[in-house]
Amino acid sequence: MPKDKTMLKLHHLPISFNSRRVWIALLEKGLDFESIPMKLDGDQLTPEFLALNPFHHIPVLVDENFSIFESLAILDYLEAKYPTPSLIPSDPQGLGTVKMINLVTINELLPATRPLIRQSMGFATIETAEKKQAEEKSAIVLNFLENLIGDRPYIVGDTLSLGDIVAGTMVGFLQNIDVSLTSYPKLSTWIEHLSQRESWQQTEPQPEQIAEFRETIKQFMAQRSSK
Ligand SMILES: N[C@@H](CCC(=O)N[C@@H](CS)C(=O)NCC(=O)O)C(=O)O
Repeated sequence: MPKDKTMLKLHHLPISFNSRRVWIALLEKGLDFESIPMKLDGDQLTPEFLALNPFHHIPVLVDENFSIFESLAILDYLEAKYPTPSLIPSDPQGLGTVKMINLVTINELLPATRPLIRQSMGFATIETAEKKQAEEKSAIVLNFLENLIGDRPYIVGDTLSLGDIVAGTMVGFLQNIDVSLTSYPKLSTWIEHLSQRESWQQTEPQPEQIAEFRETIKQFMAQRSSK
């Protein structure tokens, strides 16, 4: 497969962990792509974007005349179309574990931390009881991941996989919403190790970008509620 992939376009919000997993996969695979950054200030509601994703969510990947959304589906697409370097193990247990980790991230870690994310990003204020519940649920997932990763550098085997990318970007994001990893030394070491990668460094959300997004959302929500 030739590596001229300038036809790939990624519509994304650079600070979003939902987009970042796709962005990192593109970089790790050495694929050339056009970055189309969005603000989510209403730009996701334009007819052009709704034609790409009627649910107005980033990320969206466009590969010539094919367009796809849902980050995990995009990762599967990239893996099938651009298999080298591979980001999924070929043995059944490794493959199953990576898929499990990806689903645990989306179906367990994200819902558990969502109230904390919403509060931190300025979407909502949450009550003390809801905060406590979110922290308790998050701790169950983080403990699971802590035990799974153990002393290995990567979540499965000796090389980076989609499990590291999907879970690692979400776990790494928690520091931005004041969820501490100090009780999870193995996870902290793993995140530290992933952070050394060029793909991680190139895509790390910066505090000023997060602050800017909080402001954008505040204005967008104020505009919507005044309509
Ligand atoms: N399940 C989707 C979730 C994508 C998602 O929630 N994207 C958010 C940003 S992180 C979004 O685009 N929100 C804008 C909106 O809902 O209008 C995926 O994994 O791609």
